[in-house]
Amino acid sequence: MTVRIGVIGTGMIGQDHIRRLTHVVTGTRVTAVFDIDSARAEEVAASVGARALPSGAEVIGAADVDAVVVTSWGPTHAEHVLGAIAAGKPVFCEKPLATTAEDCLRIIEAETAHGTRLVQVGFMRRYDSGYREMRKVIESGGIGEPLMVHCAHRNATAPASYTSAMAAQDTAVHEIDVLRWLLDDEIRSVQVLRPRPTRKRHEHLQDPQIMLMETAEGVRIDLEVFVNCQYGYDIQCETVGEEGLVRLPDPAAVAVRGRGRDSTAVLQDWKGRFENAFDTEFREWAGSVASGTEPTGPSAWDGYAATVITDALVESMESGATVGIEALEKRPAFYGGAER
Ligand code: NAD
Ligand code: ISE
Repeated sequence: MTVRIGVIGTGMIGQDHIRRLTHVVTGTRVTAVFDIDSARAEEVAASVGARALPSGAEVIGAADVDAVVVTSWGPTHAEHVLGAIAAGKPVFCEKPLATTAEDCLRIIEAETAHGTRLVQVGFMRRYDSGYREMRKVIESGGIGEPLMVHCAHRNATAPASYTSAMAAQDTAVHEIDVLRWLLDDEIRSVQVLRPRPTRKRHEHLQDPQIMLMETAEGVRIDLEVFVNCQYGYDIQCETVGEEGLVRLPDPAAVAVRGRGRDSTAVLQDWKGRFENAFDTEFREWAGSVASGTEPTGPSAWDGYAATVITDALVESMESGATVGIEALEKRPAFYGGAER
């Protein structure tokens, strides 16, 4: 069976996912797209033999759309995800699930009322082979109980439109999701430190930032977010346990010797770094749609948790205070928690 997919948002990552669904994943076909930039939507649709429709609602409602991918601008995600749930169609939504915790809760309510999971959020790091290996080691007790995690998330440069809040909402959000999953633990408090700012930033931006977090089990996490580090895209993660440590591998790169140096290249952006993770994420999601089973990837609850934690990080970045997080204590049974 071919899964027919409607895509809402044909910008940078929308086009990349359309390419993936057309040329990389087997058994999927993009049949309809929408973007408020209609010229872009028409051009992208024509390139894959799909139709450009006049609204997101029409993509969701189309008879030749079995499942929906939302890759539009973050503040529009909630509307399209709620539309897909109302239509009873599986929906893959790029991060963030929604830009406010209230909108995430509306999605959770709608999905719970529907009765089965329809929503998957695009936290692709859970599909990266390095993180998957790390999780296996931790789960199997290979380093004893985890005690501390040291992380860094560095981008070469950030545009003028990138704000200090986006360091949490757009960038650290990936660590927040992957660490909750890696440790199978919940983040209970956060604090943001503001080191000396780099002169390479746009004036309005606090960069770098150090994000300190503590989990319910008492694991201490330190995360450096540095989005103008100049030298490339660099993701580091090391979990230290009672009996050892496990470290995320750097992507494979050939060693070059020449001009008196022994060197390896550093990747320049997230697309190359997580390409395999994106491919696996879509293969597994499309597989669940094709078999009519619930998605197994990040849920609407995970999307809500990420938004609650990034809100707390932004509050702390502005005030300097430690911010406690209580909203996540009662995970509904629908999402694998103890109580409803
Ligand atoms: P982009 O600006 O390139 O594209 C966004 C598109 O959404 C634009 O074409 C815009 O016209 C369209 N749009 C805006 N409002 C719309 C609406 N109401 N309905 C339909 N389309 C609308 O941005 P992008 O980089 O492609 O990011 C899109 C989303 O993907 C964001 O939520 C972003 O956080 C996420 N993203 C995720 C990753 C990742 O690593 N998983 C990486 C980059 C972006
Ligand atoms: C971007 O939106 C992403 O999701 C990337 O993975 C991240 O590294 C970058 O900082 C974000 O701006």
